[in-house]
Amino acid sequence: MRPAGRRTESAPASEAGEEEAFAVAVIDGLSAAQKTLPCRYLYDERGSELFEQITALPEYYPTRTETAILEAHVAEIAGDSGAGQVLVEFGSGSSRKTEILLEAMPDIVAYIPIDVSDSALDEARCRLAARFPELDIRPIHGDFSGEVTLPADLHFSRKIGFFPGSTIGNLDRGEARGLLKSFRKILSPHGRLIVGVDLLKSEETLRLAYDDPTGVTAAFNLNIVTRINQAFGQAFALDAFRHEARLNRQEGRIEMHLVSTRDQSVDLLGYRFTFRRGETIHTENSHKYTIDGFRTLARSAGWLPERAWTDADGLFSVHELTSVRPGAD
Ligand code: AVJ
Repeated sequence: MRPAGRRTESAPASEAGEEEAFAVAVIDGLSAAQKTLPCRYLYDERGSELFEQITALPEYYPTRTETAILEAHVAEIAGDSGAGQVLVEFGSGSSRKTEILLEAMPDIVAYIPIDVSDSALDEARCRLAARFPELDIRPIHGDFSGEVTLPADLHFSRKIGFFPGSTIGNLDRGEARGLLKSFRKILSPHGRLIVGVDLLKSEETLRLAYDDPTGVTAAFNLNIVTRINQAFGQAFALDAFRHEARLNRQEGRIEMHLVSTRDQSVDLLGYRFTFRRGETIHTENSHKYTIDGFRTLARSAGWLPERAWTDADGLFSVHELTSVRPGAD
């Protein structure tokens, strides 16, 4: 539990507020029986750089496969994106995959990328403005899982949501349902959502994708400890933890852990955290679905599953969901 009187996590206004939220998350996470750290803290500047490298690894199939699916089916995916429609992207990052869609959606009036990174939004805006000079680009700086208010003048426009990358896999199934409901509200009425979802597959393929032989994913995972050291003093010995990717069959997900390689204690933020040898910090979940399993989840969030596209090897899926009911519950 969060200590009483601390600020809540919603949109820390200042850097000091953000650092305080990070400290609270670290203390809370490392005090739990299964130690844990929120995965969003993996993605600082260095972490985002390492994640970019992951997406280019031969073992990391999702990015490449999703891009190929989008390219192969872009005409269908773009649909009748007739005049007046607005494209809203949740967690837009570099907006690379968006270019594929925008190319096939010449009548889109506005593109609204939502991201927590100002620099990513800026870079994407400049690149897209050069490539699509007619497009009205209206970035929103913020966390898409929180309260999102779209520009008032676009209130009555039809909206297409885009949520690629299987980012939804970071959430457990209950949380994913909540997020899909909130997207339905944001895109209502008559929203349409294109969402990329990674599929369940062999343990071998999953393990290699999340524990590559070159160690990029290990560096990505360990970077969260470096980030804690940088923020709060050099408390962690980096060589005392190693990366591990675990398949949790019960939950249908790959988990990233940092495994303590020895008995140790870590003095941090006025607390002493002890680790037994082999004890882990759970740093990220990556949930995997079947196509039908994801459709069922979408239905439970009030969406109507329409088409779904996949690659020849059935590694990844892109879903089209529509919402005909008012998205107000
Ligand atoms: C950004 C959450 C989609 O789960 O595949 C990649 C993150 N972590 N390798 C994923 C990740 C380790 C990635 N997502």
